Amino acid sequence: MDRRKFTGTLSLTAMGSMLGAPIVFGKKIPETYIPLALQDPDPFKMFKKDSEMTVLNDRPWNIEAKAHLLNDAVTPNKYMFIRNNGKIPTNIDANTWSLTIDGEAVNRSKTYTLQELKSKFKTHTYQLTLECGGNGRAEFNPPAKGNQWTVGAVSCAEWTGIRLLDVLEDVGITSGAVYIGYHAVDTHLSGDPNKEPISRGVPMAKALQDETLLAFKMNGDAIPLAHGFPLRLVCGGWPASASGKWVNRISVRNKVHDGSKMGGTSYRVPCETVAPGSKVDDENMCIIESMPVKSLITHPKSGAMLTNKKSLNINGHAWAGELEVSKVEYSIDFGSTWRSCTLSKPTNRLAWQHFKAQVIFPKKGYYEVWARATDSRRKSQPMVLPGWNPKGYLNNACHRIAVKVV
Ligand SMILES: Nc1nc2c(c(=O)[nH]1)N[C@H]1C(S)=C(S)[C@@H](COP(=O)(O)O)O[C@H]1N2
Ligand SMILES: [Mo]
Repeated sequence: MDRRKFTGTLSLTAMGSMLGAPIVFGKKIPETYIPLALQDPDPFKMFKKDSEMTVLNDRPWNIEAKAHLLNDAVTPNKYMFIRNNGKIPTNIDANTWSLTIDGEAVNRSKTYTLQELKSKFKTHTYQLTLECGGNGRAEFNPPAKGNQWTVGAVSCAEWTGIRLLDVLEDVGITSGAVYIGYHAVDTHLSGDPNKEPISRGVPMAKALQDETLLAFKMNGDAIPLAHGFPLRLVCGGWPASASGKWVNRISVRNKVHDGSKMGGTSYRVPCETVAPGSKVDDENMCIIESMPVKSLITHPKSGAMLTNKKSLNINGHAWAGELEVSKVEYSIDFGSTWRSCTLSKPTNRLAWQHFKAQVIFPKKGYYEVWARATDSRRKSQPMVLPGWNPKGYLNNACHRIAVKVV
C-alpha cells in the first residue's frame, strides 16, 4: 500500500479524527508531511479494526470479519467490515458539509448544511443490518470475480440520524417520484473526477420507510471515516451497496436510478434461475432488493475442542432483509434432523435477531453444527449453495462450524 498517497491530501480535521485527538500545532505541519502516528502502514490501526479482521483488498480497501468476531449483539466499529468501490475521501470537513436534494421529481432542489439537518429534523436511532450483496461470494462455482467475501461482510450497528422521509417531505416531491439515487464524494480508482465509483439507490417505498436514515452517528459516536463520515444513507435489510457513504446529494428520480453500478451485472441477479456459468442478457437481470434470510454462528469459533464435555452452548444472529426471522434451527447430523434454537425478537425492524441453543453430542468424535433460519414467509436458508449468478451475490447457504468432542 502507498501510505503517502493515502494521507497526502488529508485535511487537518481528517487527520485529527484518525488520530483521535486534534493536532494542536496542525497549522505548522509542512504541506506534504505525515504525522508519525499516521505513518504506520497498518490498516487495522488506520481504520481502528481488530487485528483478526481479514484484508481482502487494499486498493480499494475491503476488509471482512471472521464469524466469531461478530458475536456482539450490536457490531462495534472494530469488527465492522469495510467495503469500498473507490478511494476513501480524505478531505472531508463536517463544518462545511451540505446535502442537496435534487432530481426530476422534486419541486425545487434544496441544499441543507449538516448543522441544519441536525437541528431541523427529529433524530431517530435504530439497529440496522447491513450485508454486502456479495457476502459469501467465495463459494460460488464457477467462481465470480470480485472480493472473495466468506461470511463476514455483514454488520448490525446502531445508527442515529434523521429520516430521509422527513427531508423529502420538507423539499416537496412530485407524484412522478420513482426512485432515489445517492451521490457521494469518494473518487473513482482511475482518478477520473467525472466518474462516480458507485451511485445507487432504492425505490420510493423503501426511501420513505421509517428506518431509512440519513445517519450522522454510528454506535453513539460520529461515523468513522471508512464508514461514511459525516453523513450516510442507511437502508437496512437491502444490499449494503444501497447505503451510500459520504453522501452529499440525493436525487429524486422519475425513473429507476441509473447511476454507477445500477446496471449490467452490478448488484443484479438473473430474474429467473440460470445454469451455473450462463451468460445472461441485460434485460433478464433484476436489481437485488430485500436480502434473503440468513444466519451466522458466532460462538464458538469453528474448530472448537470439547474436552470431557458433551454439551456446547452456541449462539449467533439471524436476519431476513425486510422480513422478520421466525425460527432458527440447528443440526449436528449434516442436516438430517433439526432442533430449535431460542430466538429473540428484533430490537427494531431491520435489526438482526439473536439465537442460542445448548447442543448435546451423543459421543466423542467430529461434528459439524449447521444453523438454518426461516423467515416470516416460511422461506428457509438452503443447505447448499443457492442459485448461481454472474457476480456471486445472495449466497445465504447455511453456516457451519466444526467441533471435536475429545
Ligand atoms: N460512497 C460509497 N458508498 C458505499 C460504497 C462505496 O464504495 N462508496 N460501498 C457500498 C457497498 S458495496 C457496501 S457493501 C457498503 C459497505 O459499508 P461499510 O464499509 O460501512 O461496511 O457501503 C456501500 N456504500
Ligand atoms: Mo457491497
